[in-house]
Amino acid sequence: MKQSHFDALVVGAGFGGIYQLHKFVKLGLNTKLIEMAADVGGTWYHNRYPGAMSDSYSMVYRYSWDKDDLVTYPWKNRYVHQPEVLKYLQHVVERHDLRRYMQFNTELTRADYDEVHNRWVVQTSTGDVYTVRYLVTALGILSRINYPDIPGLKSFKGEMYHTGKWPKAHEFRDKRVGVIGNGSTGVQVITALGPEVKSLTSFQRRPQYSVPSGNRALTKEERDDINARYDEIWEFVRNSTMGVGLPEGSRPTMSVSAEEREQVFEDAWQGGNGFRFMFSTFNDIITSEEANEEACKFLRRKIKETVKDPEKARKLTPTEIFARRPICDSGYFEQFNRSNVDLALLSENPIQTITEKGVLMQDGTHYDLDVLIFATGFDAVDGNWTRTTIKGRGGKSLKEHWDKSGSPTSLLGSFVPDFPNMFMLFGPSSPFGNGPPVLEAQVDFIIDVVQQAEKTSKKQTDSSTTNGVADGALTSRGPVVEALPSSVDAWVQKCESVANGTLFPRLDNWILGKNVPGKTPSVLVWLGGIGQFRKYLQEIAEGGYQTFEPFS
Ligand code: NA7
Repeated sequence: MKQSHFDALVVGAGFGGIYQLHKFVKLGLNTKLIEMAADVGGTWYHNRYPGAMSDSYSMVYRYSWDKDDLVTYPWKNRYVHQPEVLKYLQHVVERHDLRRYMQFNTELTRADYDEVHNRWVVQTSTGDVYTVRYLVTALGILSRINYPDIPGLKSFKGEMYHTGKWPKAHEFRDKRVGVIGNGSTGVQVITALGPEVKSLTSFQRRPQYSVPSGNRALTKEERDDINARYDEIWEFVRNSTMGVGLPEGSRPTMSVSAEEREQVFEDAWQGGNGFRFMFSTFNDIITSEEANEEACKFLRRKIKETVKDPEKARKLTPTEIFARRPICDSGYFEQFNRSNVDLALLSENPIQTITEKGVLMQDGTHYDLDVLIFATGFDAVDGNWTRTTIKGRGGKSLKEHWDKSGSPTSLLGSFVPDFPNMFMLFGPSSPFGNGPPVLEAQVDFIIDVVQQAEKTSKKQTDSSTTNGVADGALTSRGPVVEALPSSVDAWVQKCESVANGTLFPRLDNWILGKNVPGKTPSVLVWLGGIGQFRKYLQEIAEGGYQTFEPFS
């Protein structure tokens, strides 16, 4: 067993972990990063299924902090696919010489807060033990995979994959493929595999609204224009709600004539992107039932116009409101016009059991399959934190802490009382929106708090005023950074109040913890937008960090 000490340990090498590492290193902290996968990428390392693509625009699905890289790093299309995201993250790591701080194939197995020495004792799957002052858990919001509880799951003798743990290579050309799940992932994987496989059956529980992504190559002129306006673009993104790089609607749906409404919806449909349809058309699609129904009518009609077989169209058409995470696609509904692509509607004919050879439905129909794909999502948000043993003050685990408080909560998605100097990236109560700008806001704030706390603690222990932590390894016992329970309560109340003002809580959805059987539903995200979130961070800093116990 090797035991080493670091000022800071970052767990996870996705977008958040990489940036956190970069910032700690810049600050002069002796930092290490561990990652359970064999390389960088986080979610984008594991989710390498066919069709995997970000639906934030390429220009903002990256870091904003390296201006030279922003204007020189190439990308081709409006959106980036998984291999490009992975390549980009690898590039950033090389460019900033971060790989030397990273250790792969190493999982955090346990972390205990040592109150006496104000440090975390971290154990890993490789047998290493680290003592660290700051522990940043960038474990991934969408990475603990969710397998459905379907009888016979283990009896299937064909190939079986979860999209969130996709193999490096697959060959389905002559195979009969079944896909369970049709969320963002299922829609992408079905669209990609339809033309490639012998047959594809979508086992669909609830139909989805999905709009075209509008993906296309960007011209050189468009890229030049983006480069020239980058500062303005980021300013806009940081102050927007979703941060995906799209304008946001300012008018109520019913404030315009029926003809104008139709035109606005049609333009959004042609322009592409689910977020555009939900947030750029009008300002009340997700808050007003009447407005929402207008959007639904338009979307239902589009499905009917696209899908030729009326029975397939019926099964693919949602009757519920448009209030789940908005989805876009590159020809999803069109796949069902292919003779080799069909769907089974589970609400009418549920799966009875998975068999050795396929899927048996309640009406006795058996689908013979060579491959079964689970696009059934994740135990999202808190899933990776509750499966890991992280013990704070008094040996209480994070799971116990959250069980006691009734739901997984934090201050701003990062800070939990009784877990001093342990920070989460994209933890519960984080903003729902484009990942990179959310994570940048969280990391920057964590760095501010750490610097402030170090300064305060040094002043108290050392009358010779050393300035901050930029001068090398930390020596003293150091500060305790810990959110006040009252500030967590206040933030959680804000999260709940915003969510309850929308239509989102009416439907089962991972952002409300309603997608995994047995999980207690709760508001797991801040739906008030990235701009508001950042304002709140600024207020806390300007107010002297009073949402925390006094730094000592
Ligand atoms: P989602 O959005 O949680 O979708 C999961 C899908 O799996 C959805 O269609 C579910 O049906 C379906 N599902 C889940 N359990 C079952 C069972 N037991 N039987 C049948 N079908 C089931 O996960 P994704 O991976 O698509 O997307 C998650 C996020 O990743 C997404 O929001 C992006 O931000 C990236 P349902 O519709 O709930 O009836």
